[in-house]
Amino acid sequence: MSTKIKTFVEYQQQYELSISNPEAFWADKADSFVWRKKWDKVLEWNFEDPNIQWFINGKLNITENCIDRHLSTKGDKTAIIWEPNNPDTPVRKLTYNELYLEVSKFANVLKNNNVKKGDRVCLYMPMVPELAIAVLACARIGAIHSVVFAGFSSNSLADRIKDSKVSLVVTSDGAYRGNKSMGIKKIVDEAIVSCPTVEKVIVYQHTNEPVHLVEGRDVWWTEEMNKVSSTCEPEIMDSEDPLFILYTSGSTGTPKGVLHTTGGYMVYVDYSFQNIFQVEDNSVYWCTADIGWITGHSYLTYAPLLAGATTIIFEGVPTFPDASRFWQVIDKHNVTHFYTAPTAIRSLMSFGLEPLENSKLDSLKVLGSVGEPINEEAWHWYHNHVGKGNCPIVDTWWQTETGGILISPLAGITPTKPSYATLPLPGVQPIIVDTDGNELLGNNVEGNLCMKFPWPSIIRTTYGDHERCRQNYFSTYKGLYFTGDGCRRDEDGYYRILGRVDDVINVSGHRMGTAEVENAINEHDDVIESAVVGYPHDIKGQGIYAFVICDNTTKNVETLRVEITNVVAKIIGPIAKPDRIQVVRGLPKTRSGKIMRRILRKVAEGDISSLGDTSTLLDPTVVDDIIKGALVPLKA
Ligand code: 7RM
Repeated sequence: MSTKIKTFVEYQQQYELSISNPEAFWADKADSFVWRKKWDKVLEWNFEDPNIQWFINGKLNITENCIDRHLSTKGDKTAIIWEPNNPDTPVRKLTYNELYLEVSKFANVLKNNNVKKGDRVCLYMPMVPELAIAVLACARIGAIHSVVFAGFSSNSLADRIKDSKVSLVVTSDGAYRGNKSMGIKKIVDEAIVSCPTVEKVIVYQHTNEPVHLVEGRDVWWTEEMNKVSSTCEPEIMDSEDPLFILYTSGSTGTPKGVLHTTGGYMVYVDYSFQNIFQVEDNSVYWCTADIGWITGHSYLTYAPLLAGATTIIFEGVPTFPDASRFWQVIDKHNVTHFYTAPTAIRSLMSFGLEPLENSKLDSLKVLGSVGEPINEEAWHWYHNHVGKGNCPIVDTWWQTETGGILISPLAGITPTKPSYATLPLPGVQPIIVDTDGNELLGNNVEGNLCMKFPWPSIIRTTYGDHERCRQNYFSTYKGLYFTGDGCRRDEDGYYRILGRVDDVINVSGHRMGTAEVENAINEHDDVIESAVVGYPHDIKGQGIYAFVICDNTTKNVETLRVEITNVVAKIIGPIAKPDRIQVVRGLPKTRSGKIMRRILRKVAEGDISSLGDTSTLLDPTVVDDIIKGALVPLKA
């Protein structure tokens, strides 16, 4: 396995090396894996098309690297610990040997159900070990997995299934979430009505609630598993064969399917994981993200297994049975590495220190943060009360499109600084540009964050629409990958992510396009038009503020708000419900019809002292009415 950086000086040397000779640098990292055939060339790339290829003509299977190669030394080591929603339900543990058997068997089940290399398989499941097993089984046979977070609505699920022409869906009867249980299979049934490509559905029994199986289409996980053998030779994949698709929101249109490939993704997530988290052989690593998000793909599933570590899959929520759950689980499993989101930390902070009082938390060594900027207050609370002042916090900046963490401290090795993601990993070349694309050199600068050189796990395309990939990430600034984030490089050269500069909002670490939410709101019969912006929210980071124009409706505002909220939950999912809905007479538009979101953002923030010039608006008086009806105390 690749050697870990152990000192700050070594980090600096490795960084220099990775810039002066990227191909030699990454070839060295890739050498530690099992390849069925070595690559001919490390890298070919251009950011114009874009066309990016790593470890060209290398042949491998990522699951052989996640599982098989550990068996001789770590077969009996725990690979996965499953902590159920209800703390009274027994924990499940799978050793690497057991994981090997389960993955091989389910890979054979997929084959028996007609899945072939390159086919798309959609996974719509709660956080049970079978989700990770299904992910790995797809990778074992070269099927492309598309995991859809089980909180998305049937409508969102259908869009994703259709976009990638999925032939098989894996799901469960139901899911538990805190003290609730909900149907999952029925959401799949609703979705599939409009998805003619789906031929098979495999159902894992979890909550035992009654479900309807469609004859000839739907089969039970367990019955299928009883029919197959427990060996499955890994499909030999090209380094650039697709590994998975993961849908993510952007500033325009519907979510796009970010496509990641095999060799580069494997090398980068392993390298970043090992160096950032510094896990050791006896570590117990817990990432609280759902496998439905990129963090759950890269740093709950693939990277910990590549590293031969023990990874926890948690089915529940931070506040069930009460707000001490995370801390209880940390003590219960002696968690050494804990990786969560600022929104969870802020939410738990609001319960005070009492929920922490019965937990020792003395197994902890490293804390991680991901998904959104972590404010200083939350950073210090996390550091002092969870880490007891002894655990470095790795504030890890990355995106679905980057595949792996690009900017982060290395735990215990490089400095930390509250609210800073700090320094780029070796191989990562950030550049800050102004709005015209001029590079801002030196320190103490602020602008838009781009990357000027590819790293092995960079997005390759957006599924079925390469032009959209080019447009979105590679056309704003010529020759650069544009992240969509604003960024400051301080006087010491440390990076601080300032948040999105496009029409993407980040609600509790979940990415959402304002256009996507607007389209959902507009589905309500009485809504004529809407405009959505983000505003600062104490716990969620950003909240969703919707300004809506309604037809001459007789309904009262409260009824409208409830109905609109329900429409959004139905069309996208509960995570996209607006926090505030203001019914307005008009929206601030320019004479060319463009909504001036800047003004709406200011109103939503409660700051009307600097609205800027409103005289160019078609009807400046709408702004006065919006201010009068605003749902927050306004600072003049
Ligand atoms: C991993 C993930 C990506 C967006 C990204 C940022 C924001 C993520 C941090 C962060 C500040 C961080 N993928 N973001 N991590 N902002 N500090 N450490 O979240 O595709 O879902 O979202 O999230 O705006 O562009 S994501």
